[in-house]
This record gives sequence, C-alpha cells and structure tokens, in this order.
Amino acid sequence: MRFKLVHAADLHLDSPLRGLERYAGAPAERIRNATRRAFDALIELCLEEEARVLLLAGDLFDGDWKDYSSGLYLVQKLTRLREAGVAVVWLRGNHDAESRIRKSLTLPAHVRELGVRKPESIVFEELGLVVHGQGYATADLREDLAARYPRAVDSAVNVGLLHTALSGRAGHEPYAPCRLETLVDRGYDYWALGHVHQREIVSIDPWVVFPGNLQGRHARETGPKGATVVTVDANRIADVEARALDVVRWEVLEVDATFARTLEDVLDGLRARLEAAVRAADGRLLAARLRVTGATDAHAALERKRDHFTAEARALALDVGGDDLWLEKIQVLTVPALDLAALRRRDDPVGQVAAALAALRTDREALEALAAELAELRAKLPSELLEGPDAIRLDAAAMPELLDDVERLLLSRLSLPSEEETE
Ligand SMILES: [Mn+2]
Repeated sequence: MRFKLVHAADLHLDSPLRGLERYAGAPAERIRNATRRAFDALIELCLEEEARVLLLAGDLFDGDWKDYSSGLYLVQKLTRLREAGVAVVWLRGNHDAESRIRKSLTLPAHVRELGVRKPESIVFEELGLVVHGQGYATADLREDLAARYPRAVDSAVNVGLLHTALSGRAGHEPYAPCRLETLVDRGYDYWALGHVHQREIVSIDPWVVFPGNLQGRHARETGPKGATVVTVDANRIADVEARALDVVRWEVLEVDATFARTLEDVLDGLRARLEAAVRAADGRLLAARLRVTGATDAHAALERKRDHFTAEARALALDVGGDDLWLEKIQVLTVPALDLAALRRRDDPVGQVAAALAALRTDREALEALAAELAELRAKLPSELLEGPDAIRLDAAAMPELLDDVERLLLSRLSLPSEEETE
C-alpha cells in the first residue's frame, strides 16, 4: 500500500511579531498574518498530495491564546482536511504545553491529540500505520520522553512524534533531551520531530527529521521554511521531501564591499545582490537584513553619509522588489581599507602571509609557476570567458593584478575580527 504523510512542526500560529511597529514602512500586516497564511499553505499541501495523515510535532501555538480566534482558525482549517479524509495527529510542545494554554476548544474527531501523561499510540488499521508520542504537560520539560516510548509494532509502519532538541541544538532549550541511539533503538521507521526551527535530516536509517518551522518569524530564522512530505510504500519509507510553504522569506544578505571605491560601487553590488535574492524568494515577501562588510576604500563615505546610504539602499530595494522586498535592517560593518605596508611588517602569521604575497609579486619564476598551475583551470573554462574586454586572464603577465585582488580578499578575511551576531 502506498500513501503519503505530511510532517510539520512549530507553527507558532499567531506568534506576535515583537517590535515590528518600530520600523517605519514595515509591511506589518503581511508579516503579522504570515503564520496563518503558511498554515493555509500546509492545508493545501495535504489536499494536493492527498495525504492520509498530517503529523504536527508540537508548538502549534506560540503561547496562551489572548482570545479564541487562534483556536477557531485552527479548527476551521482542519475541518477542510476531514472533508478530504486526512486525519491529524498532534501533540503539545513547550510553547503550547498543557499548563500554558489555559483556554481550550474541542477539536473535531479526525484530529487526535497524543496525551501528556504517558506515551500513546494511535493505530491506523487500514494504512498499517502506528503513530507513537507524548506531549508536554509543562513547558520546562527535562525528562527523556523517548526512553519510555513503546517498541515498534511488527508488520506496520511506525512513526514517533516527539518535541525535542535531541542532545542539544544551538539556540534551542534542551527540552525532552534524548540520544539518537534511544530513538534508533525503538525500531521505528520515521521520527517526526519538532522544536528545532532549522530544518535538519538527523538520520536516514531510520529517518529522524526536524522539518523546521512552517514560517520564519524574524531575521534569525532565515531561508526556506515549510513541511516534509513522507511517502510510505509497502510498509517502508519510500521518499522524504521538503516543501517550502513560507509566505514571508527572511534572509541575511551580505554585501562584500572590499572592492568598492565609492558609495555608488557599494550600491551597484547591492543591486545585483537584491535582484538575485528577489528571484530566489519566488514571489514571496522577502524581508532582508543587509550586512555591508569588508575592508574598503568606501568605508569613510559609508560612515560620513550613513543616512544617505540607508535611504539610497531603501530606494534601491523599492526599485528592485517593490512591495515584495523589505529591508528589515541595514548594518554597515565595514572597516577602513587595509594598511598593507603595516600588515607586511607584522610579526605574526597574517604578517607572514602579507609579506609572502608582496615578495611573490617581484619573483618572476614564482609568477610563472603560478600561471602554469592555473593553466589547467584555464583549459577548463568556457571560451567565452576568455574573450573580450572582460576576459579572465590567467597568464603570467596578468598575475600581479590577480595578486592585488587575492591580497585584499585574503588579508581582509584574515585580519578582520569575526562578525558575531549582536542582538
Ligand atoms: Mn518548541
């Protein structure tokens, strides 16, 4: 028998968008509605794929409901699945733990919750499918829930639903900690995990999958977000496929200004970057954090004309993306162009690299050896790249110019402090 499951987690329906009001011109409504629109897309996916079961691995809600509208929205959409014969199995995570959500609604009968006191198993006789799982009674759950899950049922497809950070994932509280070995030991075919907002295939034998959250909620939840479609065939997992369902795409766009001499050069580089990012967002609203970096001649102008640059960047974003592109934040992290003479005098590994690069420039033999080294690369390049005014030149005569670029790029990377996220 062949059928499909859809696995999603961390919907955080109606998650508040803290501080969005601070930003002038933010498309607040579109972002505020994003978690609901992504949930709509999840329902559509289940219908299109004719899935038989939708698995929701916790954190359907972000916290206690302020009124009943979030719950009613869920019920309304899930009812569409009943009409199409799609069952739903869900459990509670830390955000929607039993103790945390004080309001409640009776869910339709085709929506089954796995309890919070002990692991439960739901058998889908006609599919030869068993789903095991236990939800959170309280948010701050530190026990290994998986260790108490039952062993796999013979001659059925076994799925474990669990909200966990496994043995720890950066940026995620270590709730319901467990070891991969414990999961493997249960003998299930597929572990449908939740909690970690970054998509991750932890294992393929058996499948252990974090689908990631359904919709990114801020600039630290970047890239495609969505659900996982699981195809079961003849009692085994035949296919596992990620589907992007997000309606707002968050990205951090780094613009390397190392080679820019002026503000205009930086804006030219930015245009190309924005155009590519808008294309990749494929019609979604793109919420981008801009990060201008590099040791550059344009640094002084960027500092002096900060407001002007910011306004130009926003105007450029409107030109490139219209209503579908919003610059969430513009960070200028450039430093002055490198003082090469000073670097070459430094008595450390960076200084040694700088000195070696400088020496190489006047060493004819070394330059020829370098060109010979690159001849192999040159032979592999398509001929159109080797013709015309912008042709790539890799012969010995072109080496000094190439070394200039290498020097700036390499030394700026080596000598700059690493840029840590500060928030
Ligand atoms: Mn969680």
